[in-house]
Amino acid sequence: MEIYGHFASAPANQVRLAVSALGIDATYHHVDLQAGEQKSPEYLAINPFGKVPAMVDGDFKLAESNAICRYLGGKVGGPMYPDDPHQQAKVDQWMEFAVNHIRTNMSKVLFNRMFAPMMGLPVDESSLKEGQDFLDQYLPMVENQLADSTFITGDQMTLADIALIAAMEPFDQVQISLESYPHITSWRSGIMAQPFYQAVHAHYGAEMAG
Ligand SMILES: N[C@@H](CCC(=O)N[C@@H](CS)C(=O)NCC(=O)O)C(=O)O
Repeated sequence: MEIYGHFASAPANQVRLAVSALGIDATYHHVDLQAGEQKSPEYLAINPFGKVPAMVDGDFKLAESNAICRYLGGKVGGPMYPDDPHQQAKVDQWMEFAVNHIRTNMSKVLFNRMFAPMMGLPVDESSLKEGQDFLDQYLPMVENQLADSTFITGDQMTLADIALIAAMEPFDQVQISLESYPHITSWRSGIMAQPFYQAVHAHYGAEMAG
């Protein structure tokens, strides 16, 4: 199996973390987004959307982080992506929430706080504020959920935790304080200490700096 990603891409890191947590043997390929490799004819033959992540499993090619994670979870089977329709639907629900509400808004904050200054681009203050305001609205929902269970959908880590942790990786880089979120803090540090996480990046921030 081949996985295509970039170290600063939350969706690509979500797939890398899922591959690691599921114990899948895959070869990782770095796609140089800065050089525009994602728009090369060779890469477009793998992912016509011209984005990371992408996956190739034999003759089967797939894009979109959640779709790839679900394919991998279904292929491996087991508690990371449960078969029970209700349990699976809850995992799906939180995967969508992670991507549509946490990742989307984290990206606005990350871009304006970190990438724009690094790239010499103007900071879009309204996008930055929108991202911060939405995170202030949505993070308490994650906090409340984690007050009642060890992982986001219960006692077992699932692909939903992977989607959320990938969306929340840049917390330190965007200088959002986790002080008001004690349950997110302990859930997050517990997952980050696990070998599957460490195998992907011992410390996300170190990779970002590199
Ligand atoms: N909805 C997609 C988002 C993928 C995406 O936006 N990838 C970005 C990096 S985070 C990318 O490849 N951007 C390069 C480009 O658009 O040229 C997913 O979840 O996989």
